[in-house]
Amino acid sequence: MTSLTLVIGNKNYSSWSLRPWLAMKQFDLPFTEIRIPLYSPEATDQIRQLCPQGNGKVPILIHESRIVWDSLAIFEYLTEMFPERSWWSGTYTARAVARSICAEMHSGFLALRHHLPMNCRAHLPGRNFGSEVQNDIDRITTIWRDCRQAYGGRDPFLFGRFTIADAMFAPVVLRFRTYGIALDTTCQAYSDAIVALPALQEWLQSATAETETIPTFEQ
Ligand SMILES: N[C@@H](CCC(=O)N[C@@H](CS)C(=O)NCC(=O)O)C(=O)O
Repeated sequence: MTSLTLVIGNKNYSSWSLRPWLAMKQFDLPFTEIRIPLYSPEATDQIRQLCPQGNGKVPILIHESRIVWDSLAIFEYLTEMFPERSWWSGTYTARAVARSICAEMHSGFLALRHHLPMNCRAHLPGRNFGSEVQNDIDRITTIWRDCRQAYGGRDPFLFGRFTIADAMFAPVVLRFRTYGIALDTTCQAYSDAIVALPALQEWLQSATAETETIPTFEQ
């Protein structure tokens, strides 16, 4: 057994933290969790102490003497270190698409991230947002429909069973839920499957129990 530590932010707000946390839970990889409430006076120092060479952000993975920051790098590292887990699924073609949509999620959807921040415990339907956010929503729901149709099969996730791609999109599922974004049947069923995951429920319970609020994400 190896010793893994995952450093995360507030569960209510930290969308990037949720991604590796959910995948590690789903793939049954035990880890110690260090939660740092973000934007608190001590947060930056605490993060820098744990990962001096990083960018001062979470998530951070610590494994033996190695430190990995940035969610995509963490996934790269986990797949290399624990290849016996089925992090990806399907054919080379399916995995090429899965990697592409993960990269797209990682580098894109800035309008959605900015205007609809993750806030798990809130319910804020009816928010006004512009065409850039709507374009992001349309692109994401197209990705979900295409993947479900081409690779979903009988299982409920983007590539059949749960993979890294679902972990990458889980925060979007929660954003759509918070802001009451209307979804078609396929996308709603996919969202419901993500929310029903026991690990996601565990995350939501902890998020609801948190007492810190970050005003920028509450406006
Ligand atoms: N691209 C990075 C993004 C990391 C990121 O922006 N993390 C946020 C929390 S979700 C953070 O640490 N914010 C604290 C800060 O900027 O001071 C990743 O994938 O890990």
